[in-house]
Parts: sequence; C-alpha cells; structure tokens
Amino acid sequence: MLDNKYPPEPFRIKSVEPVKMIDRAAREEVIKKAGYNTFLIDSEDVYIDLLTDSGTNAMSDRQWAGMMIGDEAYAGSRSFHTLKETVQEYFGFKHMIPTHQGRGAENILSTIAIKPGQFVPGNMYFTTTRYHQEANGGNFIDIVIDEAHDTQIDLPFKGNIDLNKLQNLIDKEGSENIAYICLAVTVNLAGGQPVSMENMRDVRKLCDKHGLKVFYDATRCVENAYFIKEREAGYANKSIKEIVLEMFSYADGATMSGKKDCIVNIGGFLCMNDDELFMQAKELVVVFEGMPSYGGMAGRDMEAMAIGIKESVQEEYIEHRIKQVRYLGDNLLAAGVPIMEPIGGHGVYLDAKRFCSHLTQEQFPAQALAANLYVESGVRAMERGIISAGRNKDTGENHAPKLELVRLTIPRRVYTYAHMDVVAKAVIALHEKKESIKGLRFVYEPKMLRFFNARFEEI
Ligand code: PLI
Repeated sequence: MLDNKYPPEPFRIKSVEPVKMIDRAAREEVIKKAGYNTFLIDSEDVYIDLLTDSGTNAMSDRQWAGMMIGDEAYAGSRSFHTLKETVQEYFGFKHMIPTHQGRGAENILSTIAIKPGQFVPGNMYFTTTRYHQEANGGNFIDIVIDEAHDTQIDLPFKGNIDLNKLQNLIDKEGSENIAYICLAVTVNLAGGQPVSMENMRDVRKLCDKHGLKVFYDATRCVENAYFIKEREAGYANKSIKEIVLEMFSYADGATMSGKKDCIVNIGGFLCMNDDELFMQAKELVVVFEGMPSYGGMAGRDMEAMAIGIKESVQEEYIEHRIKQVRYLGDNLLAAGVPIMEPIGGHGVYLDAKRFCSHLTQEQFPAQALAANLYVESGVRAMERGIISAGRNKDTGENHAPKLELVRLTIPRRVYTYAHMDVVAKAVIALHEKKESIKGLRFVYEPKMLRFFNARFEEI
C-alpha cells in the first residue's frame, strides 16, 4: 500500500455491527443464485458492502437522540417545522416538501413541471430521474461536457454543463419546449464529478436570458461544495455552509435524496421558491406520499435529517469523507487498475471497458466484473454501465453509454481505512487475473429500471 497521508476519523465509535465473510465456495453459490446481479445478494452474505452510499450511512449519537424527540403527528408535526427551517437555512429555498426518498421528489417535480414532448436537458442522466422525466412525456437530453464521458481526462469540474450544448438546444427547439434544466451536483454516473460555481452561475445567466427554470439534483451537494472549496479560485477560505448556500442561490429549486448527503437512512425532499409551483406540488404530495407536513417520512426521520444536514457541512466531516474515497482510488491507481479519473466524491469507479478489455460491451463487462469481485472477496459493488442505462424508450435499442463502470461506493462514516486496504487488495488481485472474467447474458430483463432485478448467466 502507498504511504498516503490521510485525515483520521473525526469521530469515535460508540456502537458496532459485526461483519463476517463466508468462504469462496459459498460465495460462488450465492452469486449464481443471485443471477450474477449484486442487487440480489443478501446483505448477510456480503463482507464489505460498497453497493451504494444511499441510505447506508451511520447516524451520529445526536441523530439517534433526535429520533426520540420526533413528533409523529399526522398534521403540523413539530419535526416538519424543524426540518423546514433547517432546509431554509442551509439550502436557502422558500418552500420544502418532504418525500419518502429522492425519487418521490422527482416524481412530483416531473409531474408538475414537464409537459408531454418537452425536453429536459441535464448533466448526464440518472436512472430514476430520467425514468420520471420520460414517464411524464419528457425527453432527456445530455448536455454535460464531452470530457465527462471519458475516464482518462483529468479535469477539476468534469460534471459541468456544456453551455454551447444548452444554447444549441434552446436555438433548435425553442425555450418554450424546454421544461427546465436539471443540474446534478455531483454527477453520479460520471463518477461523482463536481460542477464548478462558475458553471452554475453561467447556467443561471443563460437560463435567465431565456426565461428557463433550473432545478438541481442536490443529492450530493455537500460533496460538490468540498470540491469547489478545494479547487475553485476564491473559495478556499469560505465555509462549506456558505458554498452550499451560494450554489443553491443559482437554482429555482431542487430534488434531494436525503439518503446520501443528509447522512440518514431514509427520506428526501423537494424545494422551490415559486409559490404557484409549490401549491401544485402540495396538491400532488397528498396523492403519492402523505400530508405536506410529513410527505412519506416519519417525524423521527425528519428530526434525524435536520441534524444530519447540520453535520454534513462540518469541515472535518466532509474532508474526511472525500479523502477516504480518494485513499482507495489512489491505491488502485498506484497498482495500475483503470478507474475513472479524477476520483470523485462518493466512490471509486472501475473502468470495466479497460479492466475487461477481452469483453465487448454487449457481454456486460461491468456486470461481470462486479459479480467476480464479489466471488473474489465478498466485496459488493454495483454495475453502472449498459445495464443501468436501459433501453431507448422509443426505439427499444439498448443505450450504449461510453462509460461502462463498476462503482465501489463508500457509505458515510461506516468503514475504516483498513477496510479500504482490503478492498484495494481484492480489486488488485482480480485485476491480475482479469482474463478469467466471463461475459454475461440476460436470462430475465425487467422493463423498467432493469438493473435492480435483472438476472444473468455466464456465456
Ligand atoms: O434513491 P432515492 O430515490 O433516494 O434517490 C434517487 C437519486 C436521485 N439522484 C441521484 C443523483 C441519485 O444518486 C439517486 C439515488 N442513487 C442511488 C440509489 C445510488 O445508489 O446512487
């Protein structure tokens, strides 16, 4: 291992959850039974679980204490007001509606803000986000900079929107045919790449010129703020809280999956400044989620989320978070393992096209790599390539993304540097015998968001 300098954990451990490793023969059985899909493996059979950073966070003692004072009233819960005021203070939006998780907010926003046939440009697709846009008659258009689709180009803000692509879309289709701009901070499927403040400001200016609204996917906004502080001129001495607030000052609203940067296990919200749109959102939330004062969340979960938001912008917390991910990535790079560069906010993404250069994309190299990593080591990762991308809604053809990745996603405050060493060792060992990885084919392909439940067999 490299002799990396890294910040120590800014917490001590009060409660532990034992993990165990089943043997290789058992893991081979498990992956076959799971149809070579890591989503279908039982958690009990996993040693180190890097499937996702979503809802897998460790809450603090203060958050657990908050759970005890949650107000579970059906209407007008005190915990709702606590969460609303916290969101107003840290995000700066006038209105907030809790939802059961991020996709609940996406469902409501897509329903009220997209007219059938309209375009929804965004900095790369996300699975559930695009699903709701398309289900409401929208057409997602990718306007992220080209470099985001290349794993080997090192740029500080590889999640930026390409302003020329946005201008061309406006010129070609007319602003009246664009529902809103969806700007994700950070960009999950590009490897957790951040967006610069300058880019957010420029997008705002261009949208103001054409009367367009901008909604952020705020899911990993604190991680994005850390990269701005680290890399963008003028922000080194600003607090993370100030940076987050400035980021959202260029948005009309946001959807949030609280399961990531709010450091909780469940919950989300939809924010906006527009009164009229808020009235529409309030009418819909009672249909899909619940009363606007709980919208799919328990009072205790709203309480924990409000505390999590405050903890998420603490400087030592976010520095440790980003640098722990970077520690894993740097160790893989040092051993010559191909990964998405630069290393992003919430995980290290293996470049399956280069890792499994003996397989074609139609043989699902990322899916196969994730399955083999599990057998090799008990480490669970997630495919983020052709399987996640799904099919074109009009032609039925597979989307074939340039990026064919396996995500090693690091849960917040859960694993130690020793765990990162174990993961690095396992990936490096597999890389040394990469030709042994066999391609896969579908035996069951669900119609919607197929990656969750699909089943495969080895070719
Ligand atoms: O899983 P939800 O419904 O709370 O959030 C949906 C969602 C929206 N935007 C982005 C950027 C996400 O990453 C996201 C969920 N991500 C998951 C589950 C993940 O494993 O990355």
